[in-house]
Amino acid sequence: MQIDDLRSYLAALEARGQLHRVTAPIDRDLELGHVAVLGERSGGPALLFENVTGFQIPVLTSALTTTERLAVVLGEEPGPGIPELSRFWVQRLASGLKPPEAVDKAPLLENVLTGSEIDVTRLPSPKLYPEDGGRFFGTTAYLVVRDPESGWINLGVYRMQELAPDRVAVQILRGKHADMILDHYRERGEAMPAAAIMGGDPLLFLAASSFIGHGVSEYDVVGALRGRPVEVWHSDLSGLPLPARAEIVLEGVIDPAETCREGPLGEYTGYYSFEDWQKPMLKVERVLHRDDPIFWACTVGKPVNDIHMLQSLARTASLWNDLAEQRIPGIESVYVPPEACGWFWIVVSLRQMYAGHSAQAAAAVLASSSGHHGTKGVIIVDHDIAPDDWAGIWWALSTRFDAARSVRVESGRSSQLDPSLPAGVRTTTGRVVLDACVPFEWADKPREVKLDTDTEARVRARWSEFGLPPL
Ligand SMILES: Cc1cc2nc3c(=O)[nH]c(=O)nc-3n(C[C@H](O)[C@H](O)[C@H](O)COP(=O)(O)O)c2cc1C
Ligand SMILES: [Mn+2]
Repeated sequence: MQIDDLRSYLAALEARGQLHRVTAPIDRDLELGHVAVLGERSGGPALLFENVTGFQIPVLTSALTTTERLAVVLGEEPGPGIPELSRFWVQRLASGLKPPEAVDKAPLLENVLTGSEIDVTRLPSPKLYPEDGGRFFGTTAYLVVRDPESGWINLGVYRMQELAPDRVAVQILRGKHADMILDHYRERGEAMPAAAIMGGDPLLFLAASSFIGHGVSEYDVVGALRGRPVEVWHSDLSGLPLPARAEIVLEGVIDPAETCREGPLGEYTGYYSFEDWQKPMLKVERVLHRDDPIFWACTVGKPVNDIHMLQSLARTASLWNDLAEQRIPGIESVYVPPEACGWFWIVVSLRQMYAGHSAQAAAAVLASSSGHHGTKGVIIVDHDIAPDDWAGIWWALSTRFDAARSVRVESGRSSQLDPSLPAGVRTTTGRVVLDACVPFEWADKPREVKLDTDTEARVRARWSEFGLPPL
């Protein structure tokens, strides 16, 4: 089944019994989010709320909560864990970026709302947590903008709060790609054309959620991942390429001179930020949507739910890809655990080939486009341990690791949302490398306890004789 938009993805989930339609009435304020969070905590299916009180439009949540669902997004068979899914991602990117393809007709154009028809408050934007500052249109929405200097098209997920019928706040954190691009418009004294996209190929949401290199378009990455170009319609209003099969698009401008108060929102760290700064705002000039659009929300909040899973996959994959592009040999596997918010800790499994190799790998992670931001710790293990094998990692930290030799502390770019840093000074963070590899240069390496290969094969073959449960 080809997945090229949210609907084909939902059909694929439904065919696997991974989608549940909630027909009972539900309030989009708190109730909807609470059902979703409790369902996610119990490993439940994706949810399509079809009876949101006061709205015709259904709301989708929990679309990406499990590795099985992430595999479906990638078009892989459910089964492999996040490191293996990331390996597919890296392998597909190796064939080169694929720019999008322009189309004249787009399902997105089935409904075009302008002037007094524009009313964002008619969409079922939910309020998720009691201390949230309002209702959020965008928790899965990504912003498409064009750099006025290079023409680079960037897609980034920045949360969007409903403010007024034609206004949504867009929390573009400092230093993110849209922030750099907005600066270029500010220097020119111009407003930035921008489009907030909900839906389309779910891989667009994944790619727009992670650090992909400066100057690289997330459209081209998704084209490479799919092995076919993303279909885009070039807007006659903003000039921006919009995913032809998106559900809902808010088109307009972000005026660098106009700012607003926004938030808070229960963030993916499991905390609220103290940051109280003026944030950019999208002035909506046109709304486009498909017939019977689907509204897609993500609960964000405390790990583990959709955002941590998708960040784990997208960050693992883009970091691994960066290491591949740096041509560091011996990278067996990479993992950014969802429990670490899908962001703050990174584990690398390395096949050492020379002295200093593990130090090089750790330094490369911390200097990479994908791994430099917010990272608080890197654990390097030898290739016999998978990066998501916690038992193996504990064993390595216990038997191959000496704090006096194996720890390096430095500092680097932090996340503005990192609650372990004091409010107002969340610019840099300490970061630690835990090198749990046996030093390559040791002539006398510790001898590992192993089974005898022949005897193991023999007793495995005779296993049924022993009256024990199958291996
Ligand atoms: C659900 C969700 C919400 C997010 N909210 C924000 C946000 O409000 N502000 C922000 O700067 N990044 C946010 N991010 C992270 C960005 O999407 C991520 O840093 C991405 O790399 C931004 O794109 P860019 O690298 O092209 O700037 C969010 C990610 C997800 C998945
Ligand atoms: Mn980007």
